[in-house]
Amino acid sequence: MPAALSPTAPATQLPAPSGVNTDPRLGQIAAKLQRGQRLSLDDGQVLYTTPDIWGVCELADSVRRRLHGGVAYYNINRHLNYSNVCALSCKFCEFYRKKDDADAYTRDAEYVKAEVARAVEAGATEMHSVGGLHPYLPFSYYTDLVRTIRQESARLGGELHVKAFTAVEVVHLAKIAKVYRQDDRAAGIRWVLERLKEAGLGSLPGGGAEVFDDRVHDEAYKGKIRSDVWLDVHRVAHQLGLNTNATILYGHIEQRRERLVHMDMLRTAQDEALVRLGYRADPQGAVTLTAPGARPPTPSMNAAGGYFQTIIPLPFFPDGSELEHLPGPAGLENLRTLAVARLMLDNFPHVKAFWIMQTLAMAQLMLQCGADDIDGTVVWYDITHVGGASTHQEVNAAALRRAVRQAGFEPVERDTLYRRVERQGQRWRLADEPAEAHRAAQG
Ligand code: V47
Repeated sequence: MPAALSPTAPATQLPAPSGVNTDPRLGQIAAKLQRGQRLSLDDGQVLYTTPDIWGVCELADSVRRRLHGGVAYYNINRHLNYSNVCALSCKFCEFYRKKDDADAYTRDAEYVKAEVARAVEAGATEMHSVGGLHPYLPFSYYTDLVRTIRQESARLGGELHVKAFTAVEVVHLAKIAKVYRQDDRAAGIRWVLERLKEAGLGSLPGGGAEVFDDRVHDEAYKGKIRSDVWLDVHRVAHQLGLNTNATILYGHIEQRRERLVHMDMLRTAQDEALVRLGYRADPQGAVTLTAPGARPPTPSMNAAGGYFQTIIPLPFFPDGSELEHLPGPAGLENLRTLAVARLMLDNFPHVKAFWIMQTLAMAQLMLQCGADDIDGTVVWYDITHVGGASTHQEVNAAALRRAVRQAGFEPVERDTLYRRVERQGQRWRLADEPAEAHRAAQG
């Protein structure tokens, strides 16, 4: 029996904790990270296959601490799914309904105003709004939706940032408005985004990306836009000064290599966005924000916009979908994928452990494996019902803060653009804003 495992061995001879030393290949990756060098797809393959998952977490945590120190973010938000009617029938999706289904819904202005009132009363800073590709709603429905959220929240003494419409919806809107042309996709996308921005749209969420691979696309979400179009929408949004997020929906019919390719395509798109904002690329065209001494975007850059803020790995939930026969990813795969995303996406400032899909307990672990954000209070969530949850999936801000503290980090409330929020009850303001600019939920 090795001394370290002998029951009589002194405590100092306990086995070495799992770490980068247990797999020499991780040592080589650690050296690259130390130099601020971008990881290759083969490095990603090592991170995915090494038995030393805690070594991978340790690396992701060291990179995350370089960027965010001991801080982890949450926000006070609401999700508003304006309609579950969808022209598509993606195999992974349990959310979509057809127009005549008994439980199909489309929210009207009164419903939206009531949700805004509840959100303002709770001191929320963000309304996250997405829906299916409704075949019949006119383009004006969407600009009205954004305008209603903005105007109604202002009327009630609050301010809700509108983060709305995935890239898939943006293209659908361009088709509805009859401005989408295959030979100049960007023009139609720009037309839509300019009007939504003018109505008050603040940023784009990261949904609809799934996995950027044509085989997976054709098998699981045929009819949806492909990766090139998804990236076009985000590129145009960035050019218009909108910040956006990105997701990866993993654990269904894709291979791990395809996830890595997805991450690589996102970081290439982010290189382009950051160069446009004045960052200098290395000779290979890479801009790494996780290199020692690199400067992540500042709060004023966040406000000016124009790049990807956050990667959100979404584990596939089979229940109720056409792919129900698949098991979906298990806990360690979720942990590892999040850590791999932190390490591969070296130019994404933030990595979100979306607690609704990961569970709050898992989100705590993820904070120790590369995540710096757990999303928000959410309240209503209709897209997945993890563990048989109802649509009402709410965690209050105190519980989010407690979860972050238990994970060993200082909880910081942020707005959608990752600016610090200071608040007294429902009254809030941005930390670097003059006191008189208080946004207040009255009363
Ligand atoms: O686009 C659908 C995914 C996404 C399933 O930007 C599923 O801050 C798992 O994008 N199992 C919507 N995932 C959610 C989303 C999101 C969530 C939180 C924060 C942000 C952000 C974005 O959910 C869809 C799709 O990729 N999805 N069905 C499923 N069965």
